[in-house]
Amino acid sequence: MVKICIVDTTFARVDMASHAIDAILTLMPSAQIVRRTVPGIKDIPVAIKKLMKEEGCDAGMVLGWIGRSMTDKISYAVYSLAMQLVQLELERHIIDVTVHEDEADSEEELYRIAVDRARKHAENLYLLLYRPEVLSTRAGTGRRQGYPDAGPIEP
Ligand code: RDL
Ligand code: RDL
Ligand code: RDL
Repeated sequence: MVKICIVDTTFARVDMASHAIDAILTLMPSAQIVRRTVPGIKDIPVAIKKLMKEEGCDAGMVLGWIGRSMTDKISYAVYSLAMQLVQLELERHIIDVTVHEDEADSEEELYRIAVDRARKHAENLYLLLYRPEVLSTRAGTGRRQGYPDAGPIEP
């Protein structure tokens, strides 16, 4: 039975983890999910590392929301680097689902991006764990999460 650790934030404006968990359980009905919520992205790296070790999770997912200011973007860069270090240290995949608030002007579009990105990355987590060969068949196809696929560039 696969065990997946999830950490999200109260800073986020959409409950992306609920959508991710729904998609994970559709693809992996026997998966065991352990979820924690922290105030913001900078609290995620230590929370997910500790949770993964304590719970013995096979893989993880973190869901973050980045505000519109330069301060927020710098916070993301720091967070993102920390998340790479956590993955290298644990030698486990931790899928990073991030939505930047300046990706769209309207709340409707931001909501759509957030839900689509959370669900598509849940599928990516499933493929990384169980069907890596399917990801290879998709190599170079310009897949996107939150948007329609960009598609391949043909010669
Ligand atoms: O440890 C408490 C806070 O520092 C921490 O929760 C931060 O992640 C909060 N935070 C910022 O301070 C900030 O400037 C966040 C953002 N921007 C942001 O864009 N997204 C967050 N948190 O989730
Ligand atoms: O862990 C799931 C994703 O966070 C991860 O696959 C990222 O590498 C996806 N990604 C971005 O989130 C992004 O903002 C990518 C790019 N930009 C990019 O320019 N090229 C990528 N991935 O390959
Ligand atoms: O070309 C438009 C978008 O693909 C580009 O702006 C990406 O950087 C948007 N994006 C993020 O900002 C992000 O934090 C993406 C992801 N995460 C992601 O996981 N997958 C994407 N885009 O396709």
